[in-house]
Amino acid sequence: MARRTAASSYDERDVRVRPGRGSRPRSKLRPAHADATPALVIAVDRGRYTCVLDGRTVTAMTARELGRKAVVVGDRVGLVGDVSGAPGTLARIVRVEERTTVLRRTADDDDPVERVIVANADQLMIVTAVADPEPRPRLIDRALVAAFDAGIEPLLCLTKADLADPAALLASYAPLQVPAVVTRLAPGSPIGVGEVAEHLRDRATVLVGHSGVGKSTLVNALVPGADRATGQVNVVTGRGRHTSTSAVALALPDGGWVIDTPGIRSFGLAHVDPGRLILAFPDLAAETPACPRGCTHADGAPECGLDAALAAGRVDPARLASYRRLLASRDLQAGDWDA
Ligand SMILES: Nc1nc2c(ncn2[C@@H]2O[C@H](COP(=O)(O)OP(=O)(O)O)[C@@H](O)[C@H]2O)c(=O)[nH]1
Ligand SMILES: [Mg+2]
Ligand SMILES: [Zn+2]
Repeated sequence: MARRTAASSYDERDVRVRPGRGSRPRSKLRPAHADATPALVIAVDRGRYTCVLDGRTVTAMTARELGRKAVVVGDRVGLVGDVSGAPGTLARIVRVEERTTVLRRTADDDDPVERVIVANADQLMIVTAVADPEPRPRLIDRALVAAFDAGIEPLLCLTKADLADPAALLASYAPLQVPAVVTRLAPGSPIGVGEVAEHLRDRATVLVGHSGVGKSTLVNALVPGADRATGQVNVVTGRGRHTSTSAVALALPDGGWVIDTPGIRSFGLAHVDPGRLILAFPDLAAETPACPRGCTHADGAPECGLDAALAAGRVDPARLASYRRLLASRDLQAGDWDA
């Protein structure tokens, strides 16, 4: 992770890379714990971590040597102590494995508080209803940027297809070539659940979306016994109630995890580097070596190679326009799924 805070400066990796940093002796920072049992964190609640290993659930707390490093849902950890999972037992997390991806609640680099809420996700499912509530393309765009920037593959899920035709919304995202599925989970004849399950199989997928779009209904259809509360819409404001802000990972019957995240209500994108975002668009990135140094590739950027490629017919105009729309969404007001 790029950001270093006081809280994370006792991270073991720092010690390895920068010997001499900090005053604590190495032996205390790097205890043996060769016997630590690998486990996956699936829920966090008030300093108690629910972990799974060998199909059983173990409750753990963090060991002192982790310092104030946050442990989040999706983290791969090492446990010591009582890992039986028997009622009343408490194991200790002594190690957090390096994360492949991080998803942050916001991404303000000068924010001193650890905002990572999900680690190691490989897919972000952006759930949007075609109606009730109305789609919010700006928030979809921002979620896409967050996913591309984090190296997490996006998946669009358009729900409530019984209420309106999803065609226009699908068409507006087609140039980005983001996979999309359409669902209809109104009582009667559900459609789309099998297709969503295929996309989620054997992957760790984070769900985001506005309250009321049908996330919990979908999770209940995907995970037998999940029993997520649905339909909690506040009749006065039209907003969903937020009873919980912590993420929880639920095991999918065909393998993989779906991570419900009431905590993600917006994405801070101030940190997003256009030079990195374009890597998610290899066909466009191939046209940028000729760009002036520091080119933003934005609409109107002087001598941008993408404009030359457009003029020469080497890039699809709709795709370039969509990419630039995403790029511009970085600069829009952060917004909120529930604003
Ligand atoms: N018409 C229709 N209603 C749906 C569909 N899926 C969910 N709903 C309803 O939408 C409301 C909000 O769903 P919920 O799963 O709680 O949304 P969440 O806030 O995103 O978790 C509930 O009343 C659901 O019954 C759908 O496909 N069609
Ligand atoms: Mg819900
Ligand atoms: Zn450029």
